Amino acid sequence: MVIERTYVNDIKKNKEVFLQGWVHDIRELPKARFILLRDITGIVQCVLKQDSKGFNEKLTLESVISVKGKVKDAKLTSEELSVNDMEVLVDSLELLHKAENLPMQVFEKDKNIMTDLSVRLDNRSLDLRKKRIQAIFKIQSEIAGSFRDFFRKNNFIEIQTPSIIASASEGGTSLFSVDYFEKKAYLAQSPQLYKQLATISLEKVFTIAPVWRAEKHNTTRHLNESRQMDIEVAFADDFSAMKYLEECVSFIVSNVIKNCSKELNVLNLKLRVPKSKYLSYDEAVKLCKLKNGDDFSPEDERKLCNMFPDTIIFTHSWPISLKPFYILPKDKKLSKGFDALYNGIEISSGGQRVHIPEILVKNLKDKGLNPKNFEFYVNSFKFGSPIHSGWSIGLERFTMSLLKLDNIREAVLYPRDRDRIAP
Ligand code: AMO
Repeated sequence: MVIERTYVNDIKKNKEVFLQGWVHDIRELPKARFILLRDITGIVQCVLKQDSKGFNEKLTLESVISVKGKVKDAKLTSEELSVNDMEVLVDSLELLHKAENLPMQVFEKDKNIMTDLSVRLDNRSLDLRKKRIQAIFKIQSEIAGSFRDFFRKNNFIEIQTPSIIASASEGGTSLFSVDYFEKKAYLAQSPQLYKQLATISLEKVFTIAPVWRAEKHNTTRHLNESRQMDIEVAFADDFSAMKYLEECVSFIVSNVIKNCSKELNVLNLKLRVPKSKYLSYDEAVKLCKLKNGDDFSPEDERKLCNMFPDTIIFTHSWPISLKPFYILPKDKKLSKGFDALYNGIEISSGGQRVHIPEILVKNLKDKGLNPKNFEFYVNSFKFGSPIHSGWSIGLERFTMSLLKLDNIREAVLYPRDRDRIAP
């Protein structure tokens, strides 16, 4: 009879099981071996006696094994185990792939010996075998999935935008250039221009897209390659866009609370669905004791968030001078651009867009950009363009903020920063 694979999470007392996984730890006694077997769902103790088949296998940490055996009652107390009241009495063990000496530890027995982030990133696939790191990426998957579910539920259309572009959207200084046959091209800094062009026909769109920014500074909150969760809606102003952001973030956080309780426990986090607070740029500047025209430093963002805990803070009506050319002016000085802060950090920015070609051309010139390079974009607004608004949440930035990670690199499988393009 073929026994199907059982996951650690699903084992039941007195049942025969066939488990597959990695050797998390080994303890040897003369007449018995205790092996902690780990799969994606958890860790269980497997006991080999001298008469178990495979008792003499030369096992190393992280080797891949399978075991067949019977689940028995146990009274174990290890924090590492996900089942303490059961263990597997092994009939047979098979070594499927033997691991060589590890370049870093996976089971961090001594909590005082932590591996450096750079060593962990050099060996990311090993790092990904740790409960804590798995928890981060399971939650990130829930975040991206919930973002998608929310907008599909609201009848938005998912679009795919180009990654190779001919002109900048977020300012000309932070572009990576690409040799594109006889021409110069760039890697997209944002799906901005294309999501707008889609919106003036499809009305409600969203995308999760990779973006690249050649920013030279190496900080704990910036990456040179990141993923953005963007939306754009026609017949909507800046405040309607903020409302979507508020509802979407609530939906995401509720789903993380509901579907990732195990992972939140591993990360020692208790989450609450955030409230919202709307402040004009003027009000926020005053609260931070800044001058009109100043941008908020990371310290100011933290200060503002500390004033309103568990809250998404929207700062709206920003000065035109601090926002990109595609943001619609509200009057001579102020724009319909906004930012959103959460847990001490900016997670999103957006606004109502310019849908009038003449204003776009003026804005481009005012920002020192050449309207010739944006002709395809400007001209598209000549043929019946509704007002439209949207925003973008950085996926890694949001993960960092929600999980209170101290470095954004913790929220990317393989970070791209000033010093790192491999692995
Ligand atoms: P912005 O440039 O503010 O706006 O980016 C939107 C969000 O993306 C994240 N983000 C980053 N994350 C990691 N590393 C970076 N270097 C980085 N830069 C940005 C942040 C930020 O809030 N087109 C507009 C959005 C719009 O108006 O719709 C834009 O890209 O979370």
